[in-house]
Amino acid sequence: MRDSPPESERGLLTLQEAADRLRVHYMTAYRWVRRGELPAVKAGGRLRVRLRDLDRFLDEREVDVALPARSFRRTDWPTHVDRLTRLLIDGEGVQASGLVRKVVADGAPAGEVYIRLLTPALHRIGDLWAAGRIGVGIEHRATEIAGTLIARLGEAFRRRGPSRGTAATLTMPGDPHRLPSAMVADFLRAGGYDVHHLGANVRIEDLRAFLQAVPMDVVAVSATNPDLDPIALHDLVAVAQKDHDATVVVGGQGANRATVEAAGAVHVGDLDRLTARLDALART
Ligand code: B12
Repeated sequence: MRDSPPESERGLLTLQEAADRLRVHYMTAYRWVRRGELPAVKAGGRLRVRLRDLDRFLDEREVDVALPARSFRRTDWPTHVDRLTRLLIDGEGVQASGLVRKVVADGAPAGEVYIRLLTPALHRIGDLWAAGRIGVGIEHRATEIAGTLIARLGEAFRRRGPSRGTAATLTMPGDPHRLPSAMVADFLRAGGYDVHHLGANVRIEDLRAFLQAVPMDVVAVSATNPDLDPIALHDLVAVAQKDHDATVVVGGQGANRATVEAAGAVHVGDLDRLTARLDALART
């Protein structure tokens, strides 16, 4: 007689198995079940989690840093952007940090804060600089404060659930704009990747040596400088994709789709679409 398949093969997991797949402690999974966040059923008098419910839970957890929480609809982003821009220009780091803390305490997911608050404030600062209304020193100071805010918010992007692979985040050689790349790192981390953030202005030969030592599944490039150099990008793709079998994905203000695709890399415009796009690529 054939043994009947274990419960996990019939699509039901014990709470411990579910916790293992979520990479959390048993009690954390239990708490999620008690709060109704993670659906569970009783089978044989014990709690069981359906595999499809677990998958859905993982998907929702993945996006909940990037999308507005259901409870969070009333934030007046334009007013916050005005205020943060002012505080960054005035060098008021403590108040800027207080503003971000308040927005997060009101329920804004950290991913929203990146996309709807920090990004537009920094864009405005760039416009003021380009119009000659603020000097580069003020811009530097604002960037440093914004970097501190990102470092603090980064805590909220901790990876939950099983690993989707490894990802390196960086900017092109000669591109000093480090903040967008730091945001990409956090989104990938929240999306399930083990992220190795290499930062700005990474030379191709340094990337090559890094990939030899630490293999990556994904190399995510943030391109902000105008005139993305097609030759440099081609070299980067050759090192990462051809030599080391990593998917190269490029985004950012300076990432022209045609140039990116001509080099054999994948262009992604929106940060909150990045992990979904990588998933789709993995499936094909
Ligand atoms: C701060 C800053 C600097 C600082 C950078 C310091 C640092 N350590 O980061 C300094 C002063 C060094 C600098 C230098 C330069 N800068 Co500058 N800088 C800026 C500024 C004000 C903010 C940049 C920033 O952090 N933005 C916030 C990020 C989060 O926004 P983002 O880049 O749009 O990123 C979002 C998306 O694009 C996307 N994304 C980004 N990357 C990726 C990657 C992937 C894979 C995905 C999916 C998504 C994604 O997600 C992000 C989150 O929302 C911008 C203004 C602006 N519009 O951004 C100018 C700006 C980018 N700089 C500009 C320029 C021209 C320069 C210089 C070339 C100027 C010069 N002639 O010297 C130099 C670069 C010199 C060099 N070495 O090559 C221009 C670029 C113009 C253009 N693209 O045509 C801008 C737009 C200013 C302007 N209005 O003219 N800069």
